[in-house]
Amino acid sequence: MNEATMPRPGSIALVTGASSGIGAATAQALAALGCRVICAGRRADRVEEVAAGLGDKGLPLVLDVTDPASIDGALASLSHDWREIAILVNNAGGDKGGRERFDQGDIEDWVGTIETNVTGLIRITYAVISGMIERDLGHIVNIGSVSGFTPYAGGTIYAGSKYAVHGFSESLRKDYRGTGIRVTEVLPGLVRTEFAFQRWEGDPKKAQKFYDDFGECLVPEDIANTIAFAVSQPPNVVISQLVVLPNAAP
Ligand code: NDP
Ligand code: 8X3
Repeated sequence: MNEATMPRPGSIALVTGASSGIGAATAQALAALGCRVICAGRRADRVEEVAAGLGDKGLPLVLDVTDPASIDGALASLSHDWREIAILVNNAGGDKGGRERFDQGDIEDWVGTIETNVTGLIRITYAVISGMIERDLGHIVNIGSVSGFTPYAGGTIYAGSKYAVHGFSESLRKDYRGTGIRVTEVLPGLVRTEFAFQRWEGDPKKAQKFYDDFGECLVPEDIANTIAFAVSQPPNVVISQLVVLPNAAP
């Protein structure tokens, strides 16, 4: 395995969902390791702000993981010196309209969650992995969830999406085992981010209560540190899965 799979000054990372929460913290953590980080998301102002915070190590990239044309256009817009992506963090995700009994949710929300959390993740991976194969060099980090192995009422679609991420990640790791491409899945428990505010868009009090009722949650930096740890392992090691929980989690 190629030594260069570990982040080095100037290694290029692409973080999806870098405009908020875990993704924004991960962009910072990877930049602290010396990476140049492409910060991707739909909200231009937010990805620009996060990328600007990284100085010349940050590059904003507006893209929607559910839109193939947006992915292709955004990746094609990268200048030559930003194209050789060594680390891909598939973090973009959500649960709009979630935590509802299956028949009581909106079918468009359900489909949107699958298109974002599963299809979008697969599309980005497919678009980026060909360059990794050519260079025999790459690390793909997929953000799963404890919901990817613990189903719950109201979680048909979100938990289903993270089960898919779980199966995809471990199978992908096996597809490329022994090559220069490593695959890691990070499975967080509850992290205090904008996630619940997106889920209950229009009802911020409900989102706030969700986090407050849980008690001490993880913070985005906890997951970012975990990702930095996983991508910093020597070439003979692959961290296949890491479950990260708040200390007080049941
Ligand atoms: P946030 O809501 O804070 O961040 C979600 C990010 O995903 C945003 O940057 C958003 O950017 C981006 N995103 C959503 N849809 C799209 C899209 N179609 N195209 C591009 N980007 C998109 O939540 P978190 O930081 O908490 O979530 C990050 C990941 O962590 C998700 O995959 C989530 O499932 C997972 N996770 C979260 C947990 C938690 O408790 N918070 C626990 C376990 C896993 P924009 O709107 O600008 O496009
Ligand atoms: C889990 C997110 O808010 O459903 O990935 O606990 S939440």
